[in-house]
Formats: sequence, C-alpha cells, structure tokens
Amino acid sequence: MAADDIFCKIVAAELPSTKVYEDDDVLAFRDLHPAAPTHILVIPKEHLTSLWEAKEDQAQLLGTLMLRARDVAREQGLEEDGFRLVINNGAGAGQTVFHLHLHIIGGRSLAWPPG
Ligand code: IU
Repeated sequence: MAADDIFCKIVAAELPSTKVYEDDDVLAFRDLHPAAPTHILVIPKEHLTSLWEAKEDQAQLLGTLMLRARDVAREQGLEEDGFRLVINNGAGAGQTVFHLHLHIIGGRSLAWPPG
C-alpha cells in the first residue's frame, strides 16, 4: 500500500466508495465524478502507479483487470450498446490518480477520437 494513494485507501476501506465488484485482486467502484451514465473504475488492489511500472510477471493481473472490467460492464447492462475501456497513462494523458485504473465508460454515445 502506498500511504498517500487515495485508491489504496479505498482498497483498505479507509475512504468510502460505491463498490460494484470485489475479489482478492481487483476492486471496481463508481467514479466520484462520472463522465457518463455508467462510469466505473477497475483497479488492482496491489499498488501499481501506472502501466509504465507494470512488470512482465504482472501480465496475468493486467489480463484479469480487463476480464473483470468486461464482466462488470456486462453486469451493468452495457453489452448491447458497448462500452469504452480507458487507461490514462501518465499526467500528459490525463492521469490524475497514480494507482493504475481502467475506466469503464458507457450508457451514452461516445465520440471517436477522444479529446
Ligand atoms: P484519471 O484517469 O487518473 O484522470 O482518473 C481518475 C478518476 O478518479 C477520475 O475520473 C476521478 O473522478 C476519479 N476519482 C474518484 O472516483 N474518487 C476520488 O476520490 C478521486 C478521483 I481523488
């Protein structure tokens, strides 16, 4: 756990969140400032600052995050219209919380390319 990391504090239940999925490795919770009707963050419970820091031996964890995001999206009823999975990797790409997270965004039409 990284002491100054808000998402580590959410994992540790030191801060509240609206959880939609949890297992030993993964937590999914609603984004506090939703950018779409469905906006959920899927995170590894272990601290990982961003994709830049991911190691080869974390490949299984990274795959698991994607599969659980897919499962959460399906459970949220996004299968018919689809959803977008976003990782903002690095401050220049819009990352503001430095604990790896996948944004599940859906429930409205989504433009491409993103801004
Ligand atoms: P980003 O990819 O690092 O920019 O995304 C961070 C997201 O975390 C962003 O959508 C925030 O609204 C969201 N968030 C949150 O859900 N709860 C918090 O306490 C904080 C940020 I700080």
